[in-house]
Amino acid sequence: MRALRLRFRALYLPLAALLGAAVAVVPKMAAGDTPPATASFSAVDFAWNVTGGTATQATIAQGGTVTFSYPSGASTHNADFGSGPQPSSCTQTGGSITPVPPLPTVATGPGWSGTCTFNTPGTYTFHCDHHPTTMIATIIVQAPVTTTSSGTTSTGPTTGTGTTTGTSPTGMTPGGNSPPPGTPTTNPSGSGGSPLAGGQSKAIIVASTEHGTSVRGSAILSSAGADGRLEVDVFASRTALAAAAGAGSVRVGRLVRTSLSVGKVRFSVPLSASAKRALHRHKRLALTVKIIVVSSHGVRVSATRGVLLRP
Ligand SMILES: [Cu+2]
Repeated sequence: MRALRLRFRALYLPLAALLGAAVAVVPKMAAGDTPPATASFSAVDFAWNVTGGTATQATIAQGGTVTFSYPSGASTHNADFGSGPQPSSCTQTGGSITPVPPLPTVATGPGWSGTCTFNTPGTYTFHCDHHPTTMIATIIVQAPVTTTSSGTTSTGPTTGTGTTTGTSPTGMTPGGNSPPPGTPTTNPSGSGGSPLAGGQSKAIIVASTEHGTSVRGSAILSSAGADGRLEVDVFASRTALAAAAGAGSVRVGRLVRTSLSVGKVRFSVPLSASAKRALHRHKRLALTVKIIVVSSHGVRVSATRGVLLRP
């Protein structure tokens, strides 16, 4: 069984890796280009933007840092990485210091700032706890692009010798470090294929109108998604629920499945009692569905869909 799975991986990984790149919309980067080591996001009322613009995605190099802040406004915001991949570490540098992440611990009024470090390549999605459906942004952490298949890391044209000094000269001759024939080349992101079979627009299916008191859909998993995790969160606005006063939205359903198998995974998320009451009262309920699929290697793909539910 294990041998079979390995063979599957070997067959499909290159394809999955390609598709993964399409899903994550990784900016095209030629070999040798290195993304910046830092990025900065600012909370505005009501979005998470790359500071100085309206972009909601930034790419940094592995080991880089991202600064988060809420300089001014009239609401409360924070940066929460939810159940997905977490930064390696975070430090709050402004405002009244709280345990982080989330940064700050809870959505907080203007004046706070902080920094997180990302040592693991991948796609990191974060949101504001107060505005989980509108304030969502993404950080892509890229591994260095290396061009060698041997144990010696050389990122550019290097002469066979002299890349390191003071070490034994054995094995430094070109080819001397080559792995034995047949040894698979280990790419740092080689296990980083998308857990979805194809782009999320096709691999994640949620009808825009549904009937009943559950939100249903499906996700088609690639071989990289085997043993992965699926999370579906359903949100409704406070207004639609006629719940306690206040802006933002409330989670009205949640489903988590682990140990996924390759192929189509169906899900059905029942609504909370308050959402069911609102649905029956208004004969309709507008919902936001956030679907997150994480491979066993930590590669995460998320999608947000709107669903109009009728009883
Ligand atoms: Cu917010």
